[in-house]
Amino acid sequence: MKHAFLLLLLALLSSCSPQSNKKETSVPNANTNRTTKNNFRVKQPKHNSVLLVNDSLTVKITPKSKSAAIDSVALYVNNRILGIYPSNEIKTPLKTQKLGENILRIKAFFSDGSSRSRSRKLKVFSDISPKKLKYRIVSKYPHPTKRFTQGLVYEEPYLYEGTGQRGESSLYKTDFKSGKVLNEVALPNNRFGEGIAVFGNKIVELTWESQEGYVYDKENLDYQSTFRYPFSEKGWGITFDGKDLIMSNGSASLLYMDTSSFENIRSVIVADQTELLDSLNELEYIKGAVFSNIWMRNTIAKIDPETGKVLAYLDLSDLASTEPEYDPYKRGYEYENVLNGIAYIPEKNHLLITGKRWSAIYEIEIWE
Ligand SMILES: [Ca+2]
Repeated sequence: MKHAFLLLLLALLSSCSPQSNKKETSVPNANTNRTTKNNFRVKQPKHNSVLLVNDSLTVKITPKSKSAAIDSVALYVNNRILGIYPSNEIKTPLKTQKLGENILRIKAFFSDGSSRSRSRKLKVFSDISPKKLKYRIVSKYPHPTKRFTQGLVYEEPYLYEGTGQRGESSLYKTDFKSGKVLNEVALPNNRFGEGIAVFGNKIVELTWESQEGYVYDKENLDYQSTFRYPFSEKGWGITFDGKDLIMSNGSASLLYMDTSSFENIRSVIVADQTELLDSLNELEYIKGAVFSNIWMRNTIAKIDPETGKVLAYLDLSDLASTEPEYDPYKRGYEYENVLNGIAYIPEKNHLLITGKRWSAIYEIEIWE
């Protein structure tokens, strides 16, 4: 039995390594015929078990009656081999950094040479306890309440704002202290504007459901081009990390986008210790972190853009409650007028924040 296990180990290790992205290849001489009488029960983990990254994974399986004994077990997470174990009870580091749904496959090898696999979905969350950020209001500037704010970007000395709603969607370049509009470009009436980002000498504005974004010259807002993003049904927020564009689409994913081809390069799923952070909205890249509004919440999440882990929360619900255009209890649309819009002033290390149809833009200082 020990000899058989070693042969199996060699066969598996020669075709798969933990670092490789290769999918599992078949094991020589292993009979994977589904008619085999051999089968097993998974006692642990249960379906949809919750684990934190860097947790240990415990797997306990037992052969069903009339089944041959189990020689060894191979575990795969998202089709990547985790290890091969000469036991029915395994405790091993999970070794996945992917937040959200992960697929565990348990492949049992029986003493007669046959094998059988079973799968379990695992929910993986962050192992970081998010900090609570504190803030103080430094200044307050006028903001027209007709603007359904969807994107906010500061680049000295201008503030750019993108707005939504069909027939009301525009891109503005403003002097935010006075509120004076220096340039404005309206989107077509059937387009619903979303997030904006400055990259190089360009500025981009996304649309909600049209799967297209518009590129303008950031100096004069002259239209340059239209691009499409077929990889995402919707566009919500967007920001620029100095290399790539990063967009949100109402899910818990941050989608990295190439600045030339506008293709999706990679995606990161965002979660804290207890949930996926759905409805990521307006974004701002600030000193290695992505700050994100969360739709229908007056809270901003500070996210590690590499891992997707929520590092901190900034609760601005007190500020939202002072806004006359925001009313969570009305049956009209006022409940929608939530915090949305984050810009960063690097010279002062301050944020500019506002909300949909808010009366003011607030300059705030934040700290841990
Ligand atoms: Ca922003």
